[in-house]
Amino acid sequence: MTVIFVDMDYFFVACEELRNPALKGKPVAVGTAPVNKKERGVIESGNYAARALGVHAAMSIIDALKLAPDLVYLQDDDAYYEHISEKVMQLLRSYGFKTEVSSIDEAALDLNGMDYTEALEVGKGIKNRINDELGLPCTVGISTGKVFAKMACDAAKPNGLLLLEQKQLKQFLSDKSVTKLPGVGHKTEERLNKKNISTIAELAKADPMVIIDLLGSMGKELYGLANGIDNSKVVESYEQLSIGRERTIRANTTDVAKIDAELGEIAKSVAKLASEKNLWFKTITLKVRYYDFTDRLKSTTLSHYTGSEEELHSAALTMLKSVIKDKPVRKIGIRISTLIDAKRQKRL
Ligand code: TTP
Ligand code: MG
Ligand code: MG
Repeated sequence: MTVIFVDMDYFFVACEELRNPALKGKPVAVGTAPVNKKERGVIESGNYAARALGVHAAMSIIDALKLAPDLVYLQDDDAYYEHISEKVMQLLRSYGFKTEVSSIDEAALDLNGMDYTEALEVGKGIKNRINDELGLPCTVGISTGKVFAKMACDAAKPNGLLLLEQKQLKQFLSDKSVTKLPGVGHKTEERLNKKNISTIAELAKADPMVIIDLLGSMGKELYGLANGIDNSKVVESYEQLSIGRERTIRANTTDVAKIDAELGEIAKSVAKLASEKNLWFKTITLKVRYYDFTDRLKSTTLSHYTGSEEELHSAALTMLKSVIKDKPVRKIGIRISTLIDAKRQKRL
């Protein structure tokens, strides 16, 4: 496999610099609170001048201003960033590769086994087009799978491009912490530490049975990754022929009941749209956007076509319950696909 991973650099702030070039060169951060009520919020992104002063995402705005009194603070403008994000994704999709959008500012493209010389040209082309046509900085990682391409991208930031071939992976991975692997949070790190494993190289040398015993199927995946095997697949984000709606939840939350209140409204409007178009559906996709603007998609395909709002809502709620963990949710959406003309279906 050959995968290109693109992540925009200091995305929210870069968007602000795009519409107000006078900000360039100054330390700038975007956060959740209105400018006149700064004490209430957290930082979502800082440009590299701000980061040099210690400002980073998830830090309170108060702390950021203590570190950097000259910081230019701006409140976030989701609708504007979504608009720019759509332009970026449209540009990426124009290449015609299978494209998985995994956050407001990142996507993976499956180049279907293209050789690296050619993939490198595609990567450079993408980077240049995002710079020239959209006026935004980004970083591109290329490797044998989605996970390694993302790691290459992270390592090349900012404004970089890095190709990691299979033969370079071992060296690249060896001295890195296991927390650089996807899904390894505090808990998993602790469990591995108890077995004297803290670097990826140590994980690679461990007994795979011990790791699988410790972490289940995730352990199998992590052991593979540590040994340079990336089995992650690039999954096309949404089917082309589909109908969907999304809503922002006012306060980021992990409370299923609160999120479900929005979900019910979305199910209602999606079912209404479908019925207006005389369509029934079979596939239901739930999109969860977390507080940090990363996305999680989950799909289910029913055994039959339906136009029912209740069925739509109930399938979406089941999926919601399975993805809600401790990460607060910011936005939620439902999309239906595998559509059929309802009149025809009723005749069948
Ligand atoms: P990232 O890609 O993680 O960060 P970034 O683009 O700001 O910086 P980098 O150059 O390191 O890629 O996230 C994309 C956007 O998502 C970011 O600009 C703001 C938002 N975000 C949050 O709102 N909260 C968070 O905790 C994080 C990590 C990101
Ligand atoms: Mg980014
Ligand atoms: Mg990102």
